[in-house]
Amino acid sequence: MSDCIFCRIAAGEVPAKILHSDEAVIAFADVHPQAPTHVLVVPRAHHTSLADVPPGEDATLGRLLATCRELAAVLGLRGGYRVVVNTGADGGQTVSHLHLHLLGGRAMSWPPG
Ligand code: DGP
Repeated sequence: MSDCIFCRIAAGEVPAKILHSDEAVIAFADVHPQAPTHVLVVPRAHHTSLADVPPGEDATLGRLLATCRELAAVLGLRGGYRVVVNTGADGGQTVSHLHLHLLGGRAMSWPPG
């Protein structure tokens, strides 16, 4: 989608600090980091949110989580990390393209705001 910022980053049209790229998934540094490590893990295919991924594409969800696991290891998040999927208005989602936040490098609190 030409008006989607994450589609444009995936297409190389908008610059970002890319940390992972394959045929299905791209990962890049969040422009407003909330932790020392804050990476967005994004499918190249445009899905508005987690709620809009059809069951036939559930394998993509596995790829996204596996990418978080691999990036956490590469980035040395040995103390742990958090993966967040804000979904819809109540979930606090602001960019309407499915993405996972990989956060680490500091202790996280609970519950989230
Ligand atoms: P969410 O609120 O879950 O939809 O998170 C969207 C995140 O996307 C937010 O943490 C900021 C980040 N973001 C928004 N626009 C850009 C951008 O143009 N580049 C990068 N790298 N991150 C962006």
